[in-house]
Amino acid sequence: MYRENYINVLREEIVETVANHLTPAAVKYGYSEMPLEANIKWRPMVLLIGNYSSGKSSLINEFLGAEIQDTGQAPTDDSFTVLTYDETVPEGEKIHVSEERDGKVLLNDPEYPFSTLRKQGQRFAAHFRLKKSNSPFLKDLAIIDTPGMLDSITERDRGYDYQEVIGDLAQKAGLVLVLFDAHKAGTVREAYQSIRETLSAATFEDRIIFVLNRIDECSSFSDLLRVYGTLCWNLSQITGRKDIPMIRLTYSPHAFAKGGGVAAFRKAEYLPLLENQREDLRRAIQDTPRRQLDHLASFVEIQGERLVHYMEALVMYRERRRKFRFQKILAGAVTGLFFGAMAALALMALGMPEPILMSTAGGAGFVVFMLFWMTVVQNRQERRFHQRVTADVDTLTDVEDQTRKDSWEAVRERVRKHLEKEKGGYSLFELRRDLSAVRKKTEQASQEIREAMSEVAALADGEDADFDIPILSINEISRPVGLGDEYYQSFRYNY
Ligand SMILES: Nc1nc2c(ncn2[C@@H]2O[C@H](COP(=O)(O)OP(=O)(O)OP(=O)(O)O)[C@@H](O)[C@H]2O)c(=O)[nH]1
Ligand SMILES: [Mg+2]
Repeated sequence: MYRENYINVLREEIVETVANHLTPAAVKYGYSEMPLEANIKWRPMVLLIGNYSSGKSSLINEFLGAEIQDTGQAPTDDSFTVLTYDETVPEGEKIHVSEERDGKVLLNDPEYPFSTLRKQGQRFAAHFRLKKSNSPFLKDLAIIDTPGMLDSITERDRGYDYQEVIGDLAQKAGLVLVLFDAHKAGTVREAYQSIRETLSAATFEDRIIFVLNRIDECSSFSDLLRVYGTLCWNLSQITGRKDIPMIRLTYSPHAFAKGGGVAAFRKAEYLPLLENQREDLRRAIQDTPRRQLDHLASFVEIQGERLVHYMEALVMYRERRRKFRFQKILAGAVTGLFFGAMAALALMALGMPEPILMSTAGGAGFVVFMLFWMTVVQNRQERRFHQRVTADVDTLTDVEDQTRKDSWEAVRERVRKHLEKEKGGYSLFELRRDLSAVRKKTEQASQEIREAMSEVAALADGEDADFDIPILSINEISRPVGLGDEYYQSFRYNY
């Protein structure tokens, strides 16, 4: 199996591992409403964001090898376009757009991982589309072109929450390219917010590449240095970091040739020095499937860890509730016995000391009291207990180190919400059994994935891997407790 195929098969198996071993418990216990793999099941994605007219679409066309996206001065394209591969086009045909689909299909078809964007409404759906092309560049990945970031527009004007959409897509993407152009090395407002808040919450630093584009338009080499310096300064201000992120310097030769003419060539003597930057960028994009594997491996570990933490809190809640219930019933029974004894004694005091009468009165007193206790007192106390715990869910867990703190931070609201509307439907026994299964599977999956990843790292491009499918043995083992075949079928994914 070649390295590329090995990467693809491993990716599919990681998704399957999540679907088989994490999602059933996650859905059953309210950790997630959607299958956990919903966001990761599709092909690796590269998200391009940046200032308007920074050359996003031109650069994409450059990589794809044809005019697939519209380009133009002034804000040109106000749509999010997912560009993906069409394997049905016969080989040898020239590169073109072979099929287009509108936003509604993309948002509603479970084949695509975009259902989370449905909540953005009609306006967004109208600005979301898919284009299929036979460009070989898209063979193992999808690219998302986005509307340029602006200074003046407000979220209301766009008709959907632009930052939220960017955040959602960045979360799904294996790589995010943030483009600036030589004219606007100072960043526009939306870009500022995207980098400072949206991206930092949605993705990791190592998944972001900053690009200074349209460098052919600098008037000289020193002008380029000035622009580059300005961008570095701005980025370090935005990110609040002392170290400057790596910035690729590039331009689109086709756009350059179209616009510049002789004058442009004369002043751009520094360009040949930077040709390799676009190649580096091309390689980084093409490497996204492998990067995505790292992403998926940590996805399994992080989600597994969080799900375990979440379920532990539910177990703790159930154990406490059981103890509380037991104590209260015991208290009720003791009081009930006392009540019955009082009834029996009352008979005696009334001059009716027959044992049968007294024990009947005692028993009846006990039963009446217990009925009252269980329906009124016990209920009220349990409700109070529930409210008390829900108001302070932190008592349901120990956070002994930073990792636990982080995972608790991620799940505590979910635990609270779940407890607030919790209807049960599962027993403590079931919960404990599922928790131990998830714990074991997460550990096994993480280890197997790590081993498979080191195999990938050892393989060079195009090298043959000495493996048979499946790579992860965890998927051979029968499914964990929980839901039936229909459930699994409903989430089967295909490409
Ligand atoms: N000289 C030169 N012109 C470029 C380059 N890249 C893009 N352009 C031109 O700049 C204009 C904007 O390019 P687009 O690719 O449409 O930019 P965009 O970022 O997709 O713009 P929006 O979609 O509107 O946000 C077009 O007229 C391109 O021809 C470049 O590297 N060099
Ligand atoms: Mg564009």
